[in-house]
Amino acid sequence: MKIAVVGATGMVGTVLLKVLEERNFPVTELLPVASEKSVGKEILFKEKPVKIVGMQDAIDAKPAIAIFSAGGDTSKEWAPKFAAAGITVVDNSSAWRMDQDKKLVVPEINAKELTALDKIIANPNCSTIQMVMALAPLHRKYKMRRVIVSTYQSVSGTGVKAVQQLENEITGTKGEMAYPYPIHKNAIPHCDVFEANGYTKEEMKLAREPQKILNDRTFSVSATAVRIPTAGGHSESVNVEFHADFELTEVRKMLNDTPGITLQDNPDTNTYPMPMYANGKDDVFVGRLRRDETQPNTLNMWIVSDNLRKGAATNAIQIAEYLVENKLI
Ligand code: 11C
Repeated sequence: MKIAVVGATGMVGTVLLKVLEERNFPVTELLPVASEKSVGKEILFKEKPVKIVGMQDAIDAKPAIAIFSAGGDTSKEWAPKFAAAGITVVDNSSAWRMDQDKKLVVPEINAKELTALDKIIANPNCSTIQMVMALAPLHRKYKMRRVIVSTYQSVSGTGVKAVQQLENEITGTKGEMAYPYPIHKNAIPHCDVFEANGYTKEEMKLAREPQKILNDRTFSVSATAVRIPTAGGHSESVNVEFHADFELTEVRKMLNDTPGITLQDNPDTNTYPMPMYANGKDDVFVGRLRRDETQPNTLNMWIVSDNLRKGAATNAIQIAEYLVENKLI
């Protein structure tokens, strides 16, 4: 299958190529697409050099599928052009996520909604994906009323410039700042831009996207998103109130039995999820499960995942795999 990766030289793009290789996605021809200044340069795919092409050349080559990870503006402009040429786009930006006519997909939860008519499919935000992965099985059984989430997000979510800022601050090197403040030895309660209601865009993604993915507007999510000086994955403290009561043993069993989730939950052995374990892995790690003793039917948990993998590249490729397996492209 001919596949284009738009934004192939970026942080997510690099992981996309790696995950395509690892999962042995049936690529007959790879079309790496990047900005004009990279066109003509080569990247390595399956140990072979492949030339970077421009947008229009990628469309003209008519791949079956294009995975976009080049920012919202590029997606807004180019995804419709790819789709008009009959190419199915899996888009990792925020451009189409809340568009009524586009599906927002975490394959383990709602891939079944996809049809051959879906030409632009949205990949949710990284911090949303890992949270809904853990909440979905519990929501089906106990029905959520309200979620309160605080995130501890890796600098890799911001991009190369932010990873470099942290490196520079650790080594004492002068360089460009991705954040308005130092991130080394700091925690910045500011991910993405502020909206008119005082929340950041990242916080509002956490509030809105789960309702669409779970196709249920009856629960609410209140979020605080914080950037911390880690590079391996995002962590989340999640407090969830259900309509029905639960048994912790049953919650553990349900999470343990959910594909894509690894339970790491044993206080006796100091076993809990951490970015240093999640880094480079495709699963969502869940632990610190405990009943909230201050009110009924309420659970506390800690969720960690590699934001560039399940939070972005892996989820997008799983969508592509579903399309291929179900002959939707
Ligand atoms: C972050 N979640 O960690 C962001 C990165 O909407 O796809 C991904 C932004 C997005 O800052």
